[in-house]
Amino acid sequence: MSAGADVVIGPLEDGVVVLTLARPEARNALRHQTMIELADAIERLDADADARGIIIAGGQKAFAAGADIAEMAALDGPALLAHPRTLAWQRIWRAGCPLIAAVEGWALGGGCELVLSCDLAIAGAGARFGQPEITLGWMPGAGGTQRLARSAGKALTMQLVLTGDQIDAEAARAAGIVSEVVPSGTALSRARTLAQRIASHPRQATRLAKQAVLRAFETPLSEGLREEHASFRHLASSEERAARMATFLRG
Ligand code: DAK
Repeated sequence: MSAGADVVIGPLEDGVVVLTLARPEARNALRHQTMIELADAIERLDADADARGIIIAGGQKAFAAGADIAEMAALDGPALLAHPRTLAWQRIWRAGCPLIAAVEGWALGGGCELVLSCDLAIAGAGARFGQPEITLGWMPGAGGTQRLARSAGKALTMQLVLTGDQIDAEAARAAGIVSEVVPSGTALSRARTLAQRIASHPRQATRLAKQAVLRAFETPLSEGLREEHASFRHLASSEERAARMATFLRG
């Protein structure tokens, strides 16, 4: 296990690595260093053929309470344009490896956007989600208006973004922010089970399937269907598919 100052990188086990945000005293507020460590770790694991699933977890009180407000207060618009933390978000979004969020406690602002940046998310029953940036005279800037609207729909997204209010884990599940709510304290264990299941499947198929689903949020249906079929045909010629089907047929 290796430890950065803000992100603890767990061992690779059954194809899965857990990245734990480890600044509980600041409710895992995402400072520049946190974002850069997170992006560095994800980029490195994404290039590792043995890493098939990356879990992002926080602590019991907070997954992440958003960007570090003290650091943010010092950054104006021009400073944010090509800031390493702006680039860190883009680096995380480029990952081909499935990202799974295990959420306990608060996932606010950038913390909620980090959950939305993951491919699936599991919440402990006590988790709380919100985009409180408006209360600071700001607004979501890491996909909170776009990804949230695509999963939760316009009405709830407007309510969260314009009021800054929070919702609980069950409401987050109903809104499609998380796929499952589990008893408090067990989100990581459930995320690990799902990640190991994902990791047991062939890497290329997993990555192409993830990419295809994400394209649904960016393309017209006809284009998405065309791309899906291209990946589907590509996998039809893969050795991994041939081997898996042969194994199945042998019984
Ligand atoms: N930033 C800095 N410090 C924070 C923090 C934050 N977001 N959240 C908590 N802390 C610190 C508190 O200041 C306190 O520090 P000490 O006083 O002990 O030194 C410590 O963590 C414990 O906090 P509390 O005493 O408040 O703890 P509670 O358990 O009572 O409350 C809370 C927890 C999470 C409900 C509360 O701390 C809270 O409301 N925090 C602020 C949440 C918030 O407004 N978040 C939105 C931040 S703005 C970007 C993309 C996205 C963003 C930025 C850039 N780019 C693409 C570049 C995102 C922006 C945001 O997220």
